[in-house]
Amino acid sequence: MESKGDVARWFFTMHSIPFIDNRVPMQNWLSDSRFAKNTPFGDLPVLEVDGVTICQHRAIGRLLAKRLGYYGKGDIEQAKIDMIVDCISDIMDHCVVIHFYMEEGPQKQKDLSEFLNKTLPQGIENLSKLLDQNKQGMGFVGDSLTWADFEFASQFSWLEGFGHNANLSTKMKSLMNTVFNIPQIQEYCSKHTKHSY
Ligand SMILES: N[C@@H](CCC(=O)N[C@@H](CS)C(=O)NCC(=O)O)C(=O)O
Repeated sequence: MESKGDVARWFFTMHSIPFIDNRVPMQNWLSDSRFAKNTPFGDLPVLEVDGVTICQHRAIGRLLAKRLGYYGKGDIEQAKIDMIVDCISDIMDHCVVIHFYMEEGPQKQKDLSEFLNKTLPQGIENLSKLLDQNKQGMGFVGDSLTWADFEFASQFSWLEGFGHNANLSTKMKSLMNTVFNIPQIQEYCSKHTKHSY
């Protein structure tokens, strides 16, 4: 599934780690319940590694970030990275619920308007402050790119697929550009068409 699995795919690509990129087209997922039954919690993404199946994209991202060096230095930096990733998920999960799980109608319109006029701008403002607070580097935490920065770039670029514009600060845009200008991520993106929902 695009987006929630993308950071893991980027990490593998950036580190030339071979992986089987098994995507389930939405139609197949909806028409055949065996796909969901074969996952621990009935959803995607899942990572199969060392004979173990891991679900929850944040658990997957954290594992890879630890192994590949994107999980900060020391427990305070790690807690900050977790905080940013959780804040991003709170914002994006609101959007996902509206687009994927709500029936068309006035309630969906009301929720969408709340997301676009409150959750998203407030979330961006809060994240922007946190980004500005880090004087050591251009990302959210410490002096080099961390899992939080990749998660930010991945999740916020996904908004376009929903037809929404995120009014990002200059520093946020430049962080986004830094991530998307990493040659392996550029190459990865050039090979995968972006989805619209
Ligand atoms: N908390 C899970 C949520 C994953 C999730 O929302 N997956 C969606 C796709 S992005 C899904 O599999 N939906 C299909 C379904 O629930 O049937 C995570 O962060 O990985």
